[in-house]
Amino acid sequence: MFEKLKSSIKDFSGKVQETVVEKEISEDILDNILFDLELELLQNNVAQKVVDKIKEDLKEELLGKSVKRTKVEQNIKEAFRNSIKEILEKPSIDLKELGKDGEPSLILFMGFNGSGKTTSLAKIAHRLKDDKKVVLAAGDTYRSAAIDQLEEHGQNLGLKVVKHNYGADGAAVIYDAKEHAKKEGYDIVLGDTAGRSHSDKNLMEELAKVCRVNSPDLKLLVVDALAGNDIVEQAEKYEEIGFDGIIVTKVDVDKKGGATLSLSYLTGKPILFLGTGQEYGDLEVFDPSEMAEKLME
Ligand SMILES: Nc1nc2c(ncn2[C@@H]2O[C@H](COP(=O)(O)OP(=O)(O)OP(=O)(O)O)[C@@H](O)[C@H]2O)c(=O)[nH]1
Ligand SMILES: [Mg+2]
Repeated sequence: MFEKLKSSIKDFSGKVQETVVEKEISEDILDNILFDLELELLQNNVAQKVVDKIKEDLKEELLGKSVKRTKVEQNIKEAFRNSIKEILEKPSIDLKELGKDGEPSLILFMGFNGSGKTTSLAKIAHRLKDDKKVVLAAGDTYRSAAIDQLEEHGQNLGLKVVKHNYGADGAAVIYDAKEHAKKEGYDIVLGDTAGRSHSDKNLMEELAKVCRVNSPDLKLLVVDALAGNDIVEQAEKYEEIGFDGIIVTKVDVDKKGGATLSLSYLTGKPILFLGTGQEYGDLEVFDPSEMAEKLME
């Protein structure tokens, strides 16, 4: 996933090894190396603020340190790993803790057009359905075929879908699903919403209404890793509505991965899952340590 980032770390440590035998790493040497690393990180869609943080962390760890030639790569990797881990580690949320107190919990999926909301919703449904009684709410009444798409997932997964007609009020659909869930003893309502650009004021206001009417227990922002640095801007706009966690999709196709770091650092919200394909099982629980290790492999 982070192939390019990985090779840049290799270059980076290679350069330190060339310049240093066994002495303190001076500011000059380090600045040179960090400059190259910075370019690499930026090319891999890591936002400038995050690049600055990583650089500061590495400087703090490495500057003035006397390192043996043979230990250089190890030292750099450790400093880099620690920095990445610090960026990615946030208190996580266990979905299985939801819907426990006899009241159904609502999980709302929101995000840009085509980011993978409906697919991620179906993957979460697949994940929860053996332990929880799950109902799906077709809150995207806007895009043609959106309701049919959710119904198909419902059929595949053997789950009920609450729906209205196209053009109906999405907030009302989700409200009905919640009422149905209360009456029928469901644990979890998974609410789909229409894709919307963070710059479309009307649609964002409508989403705010969906939240106001239905007070979701968990709001998940679904972002497409392929959108690169745009996802940071998207996430910042969605912060006005508020969200609790992030799902990053299509990481199976994204070779850069820097946006994941940026999102986590800049929003301060946990990345909960990674979408890794188009099958129901293609959803990985996000593990910051594992991600940091992967980078270091
Ligand atoms: N490779 C890959 N494809 C994905 C992943 N998640 C979603 N997709 C694909 O991305 C496309 C869009 O997914 P949807 O779930 O319909 O996205 P959406 O956000 O609901 O789209 P709108 O409702 O139109 O805004 C579909 O073709 C999905 O199969 C993923 O993790 N990996
Ligand atoms: Mg959708």
